[in-house]
Amino acid sequence: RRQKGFTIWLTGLSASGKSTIATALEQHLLHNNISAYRLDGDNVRFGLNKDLGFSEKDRNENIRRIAEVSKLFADSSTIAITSFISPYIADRTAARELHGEIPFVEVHVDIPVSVAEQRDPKGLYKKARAGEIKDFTGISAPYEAPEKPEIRVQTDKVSVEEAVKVIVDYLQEKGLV
Ligand code: GGZ
Repeated sequence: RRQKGFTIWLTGLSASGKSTIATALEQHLLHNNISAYRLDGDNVRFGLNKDLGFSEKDRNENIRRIAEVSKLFADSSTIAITSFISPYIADRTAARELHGEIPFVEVHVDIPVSVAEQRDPKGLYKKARAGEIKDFTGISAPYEAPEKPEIRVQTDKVSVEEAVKVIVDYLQEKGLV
């Protein structure tokens, strides 16, 4: 049967593991001959959204455009996997509503701020604490955790492989793949 397109929307703090999970999930789907495309900061914030920063307004617009693009991919029978902090509930709700009948699977890549701050692979939390980066999510800007995401993965407790399996199992259970 022909693959139906939909969006898998990862949300979570910086250093939560979104990109790692998105990449592993994309690989898993592609290896199974399922068309998938990952949208992340590297291919969106440096191109389409290079005019946007990290103020609340700019993040709203960042997420609005990403929602539109993910919907286009989903429309083209691809699985769009988005990997952005997307800290505001209202923006994620709008992204979901924009999708209409197209399935929208919200995945909370959940990690305590304290653990993300210990990981700090790019030294951004340290800079945020020092006031060198302002409006940093979890430190000086809000992260509004999803109340009822389709899936929650606690990345301080499960491996990347386990997180991918939880997502794939959900997709199979819902008949999406
Ligand atoms: C949060 C920031 C900030 C601020 C730069 N706050 O860990 P990273 O580096 O690679 O991922 C983060 C990325 C967040 O961009 P998003 O487009 O996902 O954010 S949002 O959905 O809120 O629009 C981080 C880096 O950009 N970064 N400044 N102030 N993260």
